[in-house]
Amino acid sequence: MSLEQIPVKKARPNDYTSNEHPVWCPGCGHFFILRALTKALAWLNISKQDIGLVSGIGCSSRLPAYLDVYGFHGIHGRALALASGLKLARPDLTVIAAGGDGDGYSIGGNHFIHACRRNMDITYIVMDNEVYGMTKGQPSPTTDPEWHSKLAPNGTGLSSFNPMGIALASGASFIARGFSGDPNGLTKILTEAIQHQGFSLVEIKSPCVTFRPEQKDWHKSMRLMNVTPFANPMEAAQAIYGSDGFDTGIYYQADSPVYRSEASSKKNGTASEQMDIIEKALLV
Ligand SMILES: Cc1ncc(C[n+]2csc(CCOP(=O)(O)OP(=O)(O)O)c2C)c(N)n1
Ligand code: SF4
Ligand SMILES: [Mg+2]
Repeated sequence: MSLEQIPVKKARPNDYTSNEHPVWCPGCGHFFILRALTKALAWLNISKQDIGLVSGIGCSSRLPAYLDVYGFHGIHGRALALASGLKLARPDLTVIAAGGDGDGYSIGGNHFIHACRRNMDITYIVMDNEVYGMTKGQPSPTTDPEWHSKLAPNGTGLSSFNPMGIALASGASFIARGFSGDPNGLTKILTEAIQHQGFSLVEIKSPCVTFRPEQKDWHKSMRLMNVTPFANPMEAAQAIYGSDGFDTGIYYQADSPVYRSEASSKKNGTASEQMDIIEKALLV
């Protein structure tokens, strides 16, 4: 039998799960995102040793522990800094960053803008429950202004951050909204996002059943996979700003220049030469 004739083993979603049992609250939306991600990786049949999954801190950022791929549970708000360094040093890997709305849009907000601007080939999964879940329910940048909580008894009065609008304005080349309650649609979006060359934001509505129990009703309002993907940023901006936040699908996908470091073309340099190149690249 020649090498070409040996059948390639097709991966299954469970091949990517670790033996750790998630400590998320029963019913938390994050469970379904974990499942959709393993389905997307299996669909793409990516070797486990070719994946790097990094995160920050939060309930959502526990994700790397639950997958049997190379993972790094980093520090709060720094998932994209870690992912950028990893992609510069190992451009051959499929690099995925994951975290929550607090991690990515609040403490990590500046990294978010500049990661979009660099348009490196990274998939960024934001598990957005419009609250800081892990620290027991403080408002986050995507919390609606009227939401009453112990920390903000009359609401924050601040209009919510528009992550997809910011991503578009900052240079991301793939922008989508998914819903944890739509595993099939979400798997499709994640599959497309991972395949896309450039920075992909996948903003996923994921109910926090403990601190935002009213989000259990999100499934009644979500309009699944009804968005047309645009390649023109003006049309995508109209779709993003015209949505009430309940439309899912891929809003924007463009063939924009992807930032790659010189390190990718100088694989034989010494470790210290590689580090110099990477440090220079991260000053951009
Ligand atoms: C520097 C720093 N500041 C604050 C915290 C406390 N902290 C841990 S998780 C978190 C918010 C997590 O919220 P989010 O990213 O939305 O994730 P979720 O738990 O909702 O999934 C905060 C403020 C921290 N760990 N480190
Ligand atoms: S606190 Fe909220 S986000 Fe955290 S595990 Fe529980 S339901 Fe999920
Ligand atoms: Mg959150």
